[in-house]
Amino acid sequence: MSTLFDPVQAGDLQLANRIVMAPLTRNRSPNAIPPDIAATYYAQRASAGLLITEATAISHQGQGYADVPGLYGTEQLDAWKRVTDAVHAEGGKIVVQLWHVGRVSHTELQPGGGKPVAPSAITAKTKTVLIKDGVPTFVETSEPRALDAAELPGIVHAYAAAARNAVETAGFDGVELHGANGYLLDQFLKDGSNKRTDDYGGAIKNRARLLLESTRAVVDAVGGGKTGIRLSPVTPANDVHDSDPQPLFTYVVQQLAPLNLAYIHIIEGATGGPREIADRPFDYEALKAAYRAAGGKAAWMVNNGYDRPLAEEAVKEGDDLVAFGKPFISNPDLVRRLREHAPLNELDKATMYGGGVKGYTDYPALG
Ligand code: 8OZ
Repeated sequence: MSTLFDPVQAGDLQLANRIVMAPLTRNRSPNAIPPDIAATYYAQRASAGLLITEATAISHQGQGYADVPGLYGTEQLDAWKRVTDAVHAEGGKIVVQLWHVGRVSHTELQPGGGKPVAPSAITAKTKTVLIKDGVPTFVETSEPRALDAAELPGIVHAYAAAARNAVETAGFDGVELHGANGYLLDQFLKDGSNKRTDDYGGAIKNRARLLLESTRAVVDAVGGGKTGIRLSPVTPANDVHDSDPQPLFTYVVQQLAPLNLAYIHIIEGATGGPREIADRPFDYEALKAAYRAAGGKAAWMVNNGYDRPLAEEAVKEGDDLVAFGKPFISNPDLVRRLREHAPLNELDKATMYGGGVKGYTDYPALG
């Protein structure tokens, strides 16, 4: 019987334990370049079986918040190389989360001050963050424009190029496509945000097309064994909704099955919130069973609100990896603390987004 602290293979990734640091946006990357202290931050957490970086824009168009990192410029890649070197020096494994925000952006963050892009021209009822007079400030997202079908191959290409640069130049062990939380790929999947009438809208197979084309392109670039994907079937994050998520996500995982991915990463419930949503029921066990029945061999990673007992239960019941988010911000040695049943440092919410070392690299490890 496996425990949280046993090694596991996820595609090409040989992981020392089943505890994963979830992607965590920290808004400390001016000009989309991770700061020098990012190397310290990630290296401090390298005892996780796997580190997933904060969401990282695959293109300027894919950026939606102030001071989030990118993966499309030389300086960005050089900075990430310092991070991956530091993590590897500590014996850790690290993948980068590939992000295109779609409509969750603002004209001030877009190339040439243009409109953010989306499957359909529907504004998300959600906020993003700009820096106003040096102060991080929440603002409504801008009205997006609907992407022309002719633009979609360029986005698929941007995912593949970012993945290749991540592995070949920045030294990452792999990549994770961000298919969750109401960003571009999730906007295409769900019928609340996708009202297209072309091959990328309407039927499930059309709404899933951009996500699947992007994933296949990434797999072609770096190999399935170095590719993971994050999905959030029912999250209300960033104003997404689907009228019938169970068959939608069943189709998605069935299509992912033959790609021999490293892992499938599922956010259960509302991202960073309740694991059960009364008016958005979802059967995660049925989703995993559908993936396995289709021949899918990837590690199954679960996330959202896990503590040690719930995580142990998940691994006992056949989930392979458990991703912890906020506990990893305040506990660089979370793996040891879980193993030893040690108390956890409390999270300082004021320093989660933006700022410097405070609340970033200064949380203490056990003595
Ligand atoms: C918090 C703040 C900004 C972005 C996500 C990338 O929810 C995010 C995010 C989280 O996936």
